[in-house]
Amino acid sequence: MNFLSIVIAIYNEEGNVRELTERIYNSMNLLKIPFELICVIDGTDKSFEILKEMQKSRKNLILDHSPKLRGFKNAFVKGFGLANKKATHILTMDGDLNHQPEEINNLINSMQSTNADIVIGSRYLKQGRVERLALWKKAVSIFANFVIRLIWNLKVKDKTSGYRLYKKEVIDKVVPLCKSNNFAFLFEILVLSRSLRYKIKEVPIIFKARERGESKFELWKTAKGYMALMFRHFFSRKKKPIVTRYVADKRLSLILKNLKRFDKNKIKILDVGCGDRYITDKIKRRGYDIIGIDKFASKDCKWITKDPDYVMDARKLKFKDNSFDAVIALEIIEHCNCISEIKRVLKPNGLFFCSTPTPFTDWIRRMLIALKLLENQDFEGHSNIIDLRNVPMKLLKYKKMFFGTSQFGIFTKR
Ligand SMILES: Nc1nc2c(ncn2[C@@H]2O[C@H](COP(=O)(O)OP(=O)(O)OP(=O)(O)O)[C@@H](O)[C@H]2O)c(=O)[nH]1
Ligand SMILES: [Mg+2]
Repeated sequence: MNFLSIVIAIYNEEGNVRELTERIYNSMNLLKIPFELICVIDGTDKSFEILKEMQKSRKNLILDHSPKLRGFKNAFVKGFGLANKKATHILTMDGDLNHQPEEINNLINSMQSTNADIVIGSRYLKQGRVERLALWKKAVSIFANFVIRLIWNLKVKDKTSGYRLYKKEVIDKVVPLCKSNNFAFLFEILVLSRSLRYKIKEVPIIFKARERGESKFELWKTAKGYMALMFRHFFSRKKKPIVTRYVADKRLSLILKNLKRFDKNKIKILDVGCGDRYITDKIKRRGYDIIGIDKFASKDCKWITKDPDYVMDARKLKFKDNSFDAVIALEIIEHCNCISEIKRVLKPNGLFFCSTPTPFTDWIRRMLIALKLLENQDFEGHSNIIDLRNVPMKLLKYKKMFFGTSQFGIFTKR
């Protein structure tokens, strides 16, 4: 860690800012890491005057004040924008001493030992705890975490904690994509970070309820923020046309059924032409060791920046012979002739799952695309459509799907 920017949003916290600032400086001076403290202050109480006074004797204390309320997210966006160009990491915490500055060290150590991109100070890990918080607030927080887990399947235990350490890159890439204006912003950062494949870790913290000042948490506004996020989430899932999803899910269930013959912990799977990793991720989530490769990532697919090793041409796979127990190639062999490469990397008796459009059904597909029921396909690239039964491997199962427009086959290498 070369330089840490600590960003705090402060709204009428005159009873807390002095102690908070002193404790942050004490903790950071012990750690001997170059840092700055950026306070984004809203409101008309004495917070700004107190900090202005403290600024005289403290290096790298940056203040940004507005008597008008800018809102939780805007305050953080402003603070992130003020961070020094040298900053490699950003830490956020509440301005009311909910979070203990003496624990900054634990977040930093965890990031260094796990190489995570985000470390969250978590109230809900075993050694973490919450002190003196009103019962209703505890219940709201636990309920919110539970609902979020159900809808987004995000396994982070404390998804709403504001005590976090980020690599600067995460802030630069994720924050501009966030749409929530209120406390839901904290959670949206995590959802987006997960989809960009950033690694998230948690460390236990002791969370102490505020002793001075008033809470700025507005239950109704925050709940509305979460609901808006939920609608956006479902809406964006529906953007994939209905037939595309239906066929993809059908193929996925066939693949999973046939993978059952292997010991899940012992096999390696390759997904050739994985695109937005829809199938790859679903299989990975079930505990399989699967690698997805693609020559190009689709425009909504950011994984490629995280896994540049897996950007490769299906005709020149960078894997040794007999490396995989199963290979998946969905809607790819019509674009390029890669069967011999797939055969090479597949172990003898390994399984090959393949799908492609059926020959002579382009007009049906075009019609489905015009009706917005199917995703646009790159017809120019369809130079290689074959009857799957002619693939040079032993056919175990063959199926036509969705009015015969698509074919699915399971093969084995002899
Ligand atoms: N600058 C700025 N800071 C804000 C705004 N809203 C909240 N904050 C700050 O954001 C942090 C979190 O708000 P809190 O009121 O502590 O919310 P909470 O932690 O859910 O609730 P309690 O700690 O139980 O009061 C605090 O430091 C607030 O002062 C805002 O509109 N502008
Ligand atoms: Mg607080």
